[in-house]
Amino acid sequence: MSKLWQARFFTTVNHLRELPNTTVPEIAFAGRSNAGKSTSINILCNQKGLAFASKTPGRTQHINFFSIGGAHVAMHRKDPTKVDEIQAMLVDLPGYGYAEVSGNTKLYWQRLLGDYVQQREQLAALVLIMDSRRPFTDLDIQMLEWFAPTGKPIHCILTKVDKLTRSEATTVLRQAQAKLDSYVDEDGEGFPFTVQLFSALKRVGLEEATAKIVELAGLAEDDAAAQAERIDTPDEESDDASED
Ligand SMILES: Nc1nc2c(ncn2[C@@H]2O[C@H](COP(=O)(O)OP(=O)(O)O)[C@@H](O)[C@H]2O)c(=O)[nH]1
Ligand SMILES: [Mg+2]
Repeated sequence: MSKLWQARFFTTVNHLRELPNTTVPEIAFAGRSNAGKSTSINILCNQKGLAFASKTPGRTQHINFFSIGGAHVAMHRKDPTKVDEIQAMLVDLPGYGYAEVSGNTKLYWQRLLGDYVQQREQLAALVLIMDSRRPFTDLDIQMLEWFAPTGKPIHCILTKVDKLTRSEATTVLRQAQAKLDSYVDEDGEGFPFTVQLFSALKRVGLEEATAKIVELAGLAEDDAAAQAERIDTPDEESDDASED
């Protein structure tokens, strides 16, 4: 069972001043409206209605936080979340690029997005969700360029790959990798950008995405440490003895 399955709704914010005062690592999901962000979050967390998947894009213009840890798996919804036991947060950012949102509202949300990704210290990484049929739109690039200077990782998920043939998918992935590799800093060094193919419908790339997000959220070390503890404890004495 993936750690992401523990995700449960934590809070919704409309302003930067409302951001939760938790300090655990956050993994933010960004993407154009209709790219498949909500569907991806739901399938990664194995919960149908966690992130609101809507046929009317642009309606969910707020930042949703989902906690990992501090509560039983999502089935047991009535258990209170123990805030000090939360290990990480998944952050669902408002979708951008929705044509019918008016100018001022659009600007407001773009600023909120920009400020959050640039200034939030506990933000560990960005997951950029893009439709594999039209990745790297202007706003995706803007998102990427806002975040790149932080030096933190971006993992791109190219969704709806079930709509592509196998060879189209291969080409899209190669082009996306080349695009990401084309970004270098003043010293000519590349950025920690990665990309993968994904289909919520066909469950393509689900394991890869899960492993990546768990790693970026620092939850993989937890798993490894817990496992090491379980393995070490009974043998501790004999280990010490053999070293002496
Ligand atoms: N074929 C296909 N459709 C998808 C996939 N993921 C999402 N969709 C559809 O794309 C539309 C937008 O998805 P949604 O998750 O609401 O996008 P969001 O606006 O980025 O949150 C919905 O009709 C989904 O059913 C996928 O992997 N394959
Ligand atoms: Mg959505």
